[in-house]
Amino acid sequence: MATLLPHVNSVKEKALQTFAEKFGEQAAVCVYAPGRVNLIGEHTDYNDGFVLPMALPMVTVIVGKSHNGKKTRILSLSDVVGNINEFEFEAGSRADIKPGEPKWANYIKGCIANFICDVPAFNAVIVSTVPAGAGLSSSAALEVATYTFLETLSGKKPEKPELKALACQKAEHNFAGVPCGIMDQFISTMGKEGYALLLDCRDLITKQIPMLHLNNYIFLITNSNTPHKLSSSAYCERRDCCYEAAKILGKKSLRDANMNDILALISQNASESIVKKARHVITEIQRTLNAAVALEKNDFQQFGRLMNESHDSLRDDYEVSSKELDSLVSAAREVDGVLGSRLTGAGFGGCTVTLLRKDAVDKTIQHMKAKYSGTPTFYIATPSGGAREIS
Ligand code: NG1
Ligand code: MG
Repeated sequence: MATLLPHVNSVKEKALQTFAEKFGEQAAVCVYAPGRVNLIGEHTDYNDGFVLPMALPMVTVIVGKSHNGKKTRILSLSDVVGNINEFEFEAGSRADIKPGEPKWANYIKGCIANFICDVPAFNAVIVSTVPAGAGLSSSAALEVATYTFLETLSGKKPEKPELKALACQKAEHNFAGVPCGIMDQFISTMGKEGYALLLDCRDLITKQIPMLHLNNYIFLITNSNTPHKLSSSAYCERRDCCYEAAKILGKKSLRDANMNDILALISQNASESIVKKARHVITEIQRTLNAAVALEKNDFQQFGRLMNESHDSLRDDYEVSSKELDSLVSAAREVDGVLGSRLTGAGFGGCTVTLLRKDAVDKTIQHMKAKYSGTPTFYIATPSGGAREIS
């Protein structure tokens, strides 16, 4: 059976109750932001390419209230925060905020520092159902939830939602130290119930792709429960390889490259690794565009094939899969009714996403469990809405 996710209202209730117990009053502001699953378009966002994620029913909820004191105090009930689940710091000018310990607080501090105005001191409680380190974007959910909280608290919003996503990405770069692309913060901000989001990461143009006609099909997320470590050098190494490839080709980014440029790289004696990384990005950008067209036409067979090709390219060319992810993907593909399966997120661990017939879900889960050496967790991915205030 797939794990049932608690409804956002029950997550909210837990946060409100904890807030009342901890701070001795009722919270006045209540917001959430979702995690996401990327259906296709992996390691393309920082190459100015296309991505096709959808927002998940997994959410990060923040409740709180401003006060006249000097200190902002935050309590997180997330199980990843470790021993220090509370922290406080001097509210004041946002220019004075610096990253530090505990690490999880840096996402919040980064959003406050990159907000459009200074905010008063506040108390807050955070509760999340987005698993951390799973490639489902728990970090963006925390950033976008924080930013949404600050918007509600201050009554001020940036002119366009794009600016909100960009401010959250900046928080991740400068406060969490992860040079991520723009995909996660965008989908957590702009997700729409019943739709996936095709995002052009070069000019930030978006197109909502309806997923209302999935009918007999469904996306299944499988958590390998082998966490990925992103700030680890692997992500940055891949990124540098791509920038190097673009530089050799004299292009602004690999978005501007095509398959002929692979030959150009070879003839200019680029290393095998650079050639392979570039090949993944170039083919993945095209696959993502093709997948969006397939989804619009309800051609799920084609969508599934592209998912398979994406995984194989991530495994063989981009070299970001792991034996756990490969084994989950192979097991899924063995089941009749599965159209496609791939790793999702940065790789090196985390989750896979599988497109399959609804009536094949139980037997697919059974088969994957039987074939996998670890203990996987399964979630049904329904396309959900982006961040918002909850009354
Ligand atoms: P995950 O693994 O879901 O955190 C990371 C990046 C994305 C994107 C994907 C690969 C972060 C926070 N996010 O996602 O921007 O580059 O890898 O497609 O690092
Ligand atoms: Mg992350």
